Amino acid sequence: MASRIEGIVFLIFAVALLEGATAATTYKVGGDAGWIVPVNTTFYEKWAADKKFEVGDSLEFVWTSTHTAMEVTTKADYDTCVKTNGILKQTSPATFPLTKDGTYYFICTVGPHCSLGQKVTIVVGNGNSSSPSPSMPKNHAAFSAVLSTTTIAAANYTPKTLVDRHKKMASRLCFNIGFLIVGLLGLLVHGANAANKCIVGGDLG
Ligand SMILES: [Cu+2]
Repeated sequence: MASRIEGIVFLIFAVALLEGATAATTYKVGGDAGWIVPVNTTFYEKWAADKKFEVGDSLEFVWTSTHTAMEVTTKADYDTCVKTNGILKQTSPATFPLTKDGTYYFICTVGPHCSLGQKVTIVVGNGNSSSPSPSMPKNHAAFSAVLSTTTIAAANYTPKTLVDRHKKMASRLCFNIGFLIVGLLGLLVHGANAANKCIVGGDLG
């Protein structure tokens, strides 16, 4: 019984570990610099280049002076810094969840900030939202991993239960053998008594 509880506790730990290892990431756009008018127009492009954005992750735009974060819907609007079409967030920190594969475009709508390089392109998955990606969201993948681990653990667990059963069977067998020996001894004693009676009877006869 104790070993069964230990097994369950181990499984809970394994699930928690896997969940932690594959949790969704919140990216602070621009890293420590945050959301600023950058020193050069390639700053945010470089920042995004070495990151692998996935469905379920979030972007966090953090600023202190006057900025905004707008998700624009087309590359044309992004390229030419059109500030009228999109989802505008004017309070820092502004969070945008990455809910599906695709290419996301963000700009600042204040003054000339966008044309000075305060804009960023984020690619999730293959960057194409029209063809649905076969890859599962990160959390679902983690859940599948947990499920398969649990299944493996359960499979490993079964022989142990069998061992317990075999132990029970063995102890029952021992009991039966013991009973048989006692029975045989009883027979022997009974036989000895009978033989004794025969001898005694023979003497009398
Ligand atoms: Cu700005």
